[in-house]
Amino acid sequence: MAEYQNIFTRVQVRGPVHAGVPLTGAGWARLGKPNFVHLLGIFGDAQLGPIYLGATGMASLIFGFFAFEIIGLNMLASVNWNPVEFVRQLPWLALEPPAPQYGLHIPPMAEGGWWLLAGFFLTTSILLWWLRIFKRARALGMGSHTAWAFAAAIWLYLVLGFIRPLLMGHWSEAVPFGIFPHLDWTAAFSIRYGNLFYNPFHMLSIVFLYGSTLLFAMHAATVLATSRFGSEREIEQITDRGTAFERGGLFWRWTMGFNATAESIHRWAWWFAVLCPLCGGIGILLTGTVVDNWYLWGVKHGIAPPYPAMWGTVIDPATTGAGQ
Ligand code: 07D
Ligand code: 07D
Repeated sequence: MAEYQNIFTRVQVRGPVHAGVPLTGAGWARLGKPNFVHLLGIFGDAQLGPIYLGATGMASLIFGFFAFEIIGLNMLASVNWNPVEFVRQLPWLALEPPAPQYGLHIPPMAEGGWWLLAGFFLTTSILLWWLRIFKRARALGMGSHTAWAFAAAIWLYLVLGFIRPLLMGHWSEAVPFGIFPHLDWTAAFSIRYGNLFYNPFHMLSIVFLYGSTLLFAMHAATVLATSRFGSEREIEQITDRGTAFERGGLFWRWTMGFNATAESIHRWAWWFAVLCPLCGGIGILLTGTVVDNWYLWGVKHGIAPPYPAMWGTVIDPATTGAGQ
């Protein structure tokens, strides 16, 4: 079946236009007249709209727009309001957090005040989007699994830009807004704290990151490989014998002795995805607060080799006051 051999599908999912189940409780109306788009049907369901924006969705978009505007206008100001340079240099432009001397105080707008304001708007926007997801799931009688999975990512985001800077007493510890500048921050953070590779929670986070891609590949491949037997109708197949899903399970039992079930594979996937930023957030929270140098921590705990004795005792450069 050629249509299952690339990431697209030739099957157009096109029922009669369907607005969804009736809305219960007082809320907003769904917006947009639904119609069919052939191109969308190649990637997923061909029906576009309607969308439920609601009060939280609307507020989230407005706060997100403010954050985006503040970041964009500050970047534009940094190239003297020159639109050509803005486009040319965009990936390198940044809105940086305040300098260390401001601690947790409110700095002048041009020296980190805009960063603080943009961060506040972005965080509000993200939290409102979380609420929207939670409320939409509840309105549909679903579990809140998507909301809690998103919360795991928000946890890492809050640790990076809010909780850890609070504990360290400096907004300057937080991440700048910017495409390459946030990578420079990531690299500098690792070096400043003695190589993040020796942070066991960075290790765990990587386990779940790599594990997620492996599980995703195994699950997706199994479902696609059995779709000719109807595996995409997995709900009907969870308990039935002789189905595509049972074949998928048998395939894994015969290849590796153990198989997940149609239900449990999604629990595996959910936990791997969630544990990646969850462990990551713990790792970042411990850095600079509990552990100042992960390499030296690794030496102490026998996971990193010490430098040869010819260099004398290795001390953490951060404790010498050098570069202050
Ligand atoms: C594919 C879903 C769609 C999402 C996309 C991202 C923006 C930013 C910029 C307003 C998988 C939308 C991007 C809204 C617009 C401005 C200034 C998700 C998909 C397409 N990073 N990071 C990227 C963010 C951190 C790191 C890319 C955000 C930490 C490394 C993109 C956050 C550290 C690399 C981006 C965040 C870190 C990236 C692609 C928040 C440690 C890359 C992301 C809110 C975790 C890669 C140039 C992607 C790259 C990359 C966004 C945080 C490390 C710009 C929004 C501080 C090493 N990051 N990142 O596809 O190409 O995610 O960078 O915390 O190599 Mg990052
Ligand atoms: C960023 C969660 C927040 C995102 C949210 C989304 C919007 C966009 C708009 C849709 C990603 C908000 C969305 C605003 C809306 C539109 C259009 C999740 C985020 C809420 N590392 N490293 C990790 C590896 C090194 C460093 C995690 C590998 C070096 C730092 C991950 C390697 C140094 C941090 C990981 C490697 C270093 C990390 C991130 C290899 C740099 C972190 C997990 C092979 C020289 C972060 C504990 C994640 C962390 C992190 C992988 C190397 C630094 C597993 C594979 C040694 C500072 N690294 N890393 O889910 O948690 O991110 O660390 O070398 O902070 Mg690392």
